[in-house]
Amino acid sequence: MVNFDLSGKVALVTGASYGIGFAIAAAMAGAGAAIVFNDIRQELVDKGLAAYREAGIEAHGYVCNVTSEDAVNKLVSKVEAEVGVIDILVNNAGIIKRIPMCEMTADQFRQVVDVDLNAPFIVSKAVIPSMIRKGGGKIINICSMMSELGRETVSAYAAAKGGLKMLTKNIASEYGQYNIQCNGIGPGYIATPQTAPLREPQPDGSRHPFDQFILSKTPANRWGAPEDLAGPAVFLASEASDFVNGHILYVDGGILAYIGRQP
Ligand code: NAP
Ligand code: GCO
Repeated sequence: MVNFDLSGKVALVTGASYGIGFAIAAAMAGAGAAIVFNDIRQELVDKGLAAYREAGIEAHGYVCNVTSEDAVNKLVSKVEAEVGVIDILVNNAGIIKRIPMCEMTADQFRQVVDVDLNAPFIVSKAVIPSMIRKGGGKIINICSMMSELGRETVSAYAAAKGGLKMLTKNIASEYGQYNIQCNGIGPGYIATPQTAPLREPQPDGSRHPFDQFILSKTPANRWGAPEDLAGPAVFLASEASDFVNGHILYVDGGILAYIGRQP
């Protein structure tokens, strides 16, 4: 019997007050996991707690900036004391800055890499020792189409997400011997606040050019919804994927397979 059950497991999903992280956490809760999430500001944690409660989920919310190693180590200690050892980590928190590379400052580049690449390193490093002591664990890194492809204005994001793909493979390589599986999910274009600027209707009511572009590049002919990531996330968090390691599972409606619809 294939086991997708997460009962008795503690899942930490970073940056999960809303968006993709929220959908993944809600799906894991539906499979039985206890949900822990963090956000940068208390009011967002409170907003997230209310949203989880509305969905019938009693989540545990903490304020933590995942770019701070000290704050992350304190978060993990607090979670272990108050909820339990983290069995499943989803490195979801992320930012993007859409700026032409030659107009981007080094500080702006660093800010993106700090959240999208350095933070998954920091949080993974904080949870792995307890996973080893417990006999295993699951780490899921939220990668991107930009782990494979570039486009104008997203140089820092693509560099970070490309690095996150390789960090995923390296954690799998280094800690697979301790029954830790580290995999990635590569969402396609998903309708969340992060991509809202790319979908804004034009003044004349027509679709945003980028919106039309993505539809032409997606065989499914639609943007993804955060809920499209739920099943893949539960699969990678469960025993059903115990022999899957270092894999990036693209959930993109077929974008990476498709040359694009002829105009
Ligand atoms: P989103 O709507 O912008 O949400 C990102 C979340 O991360 C927010 O809750 C944000 O909190 C949190 N966060 C940002 N910086 C943080 C930090 N330093 N510490 C703690 N939390 C932090 O993004 P999303 O679309 O749900 O994306 C979630 C993940 O999926 C990201 O890694 C993104 O790169 C990736 N992704 C998104 C898409 C897409 O099309 N949407 C596709 C592929 C991959 P605040 O609200 O406080 O900023
Ligand atoms: C962009 C988008 C993408 C998506 C996602 C695609 O500006 O191209 O924000 O980067 O967020 O990462 O997988």
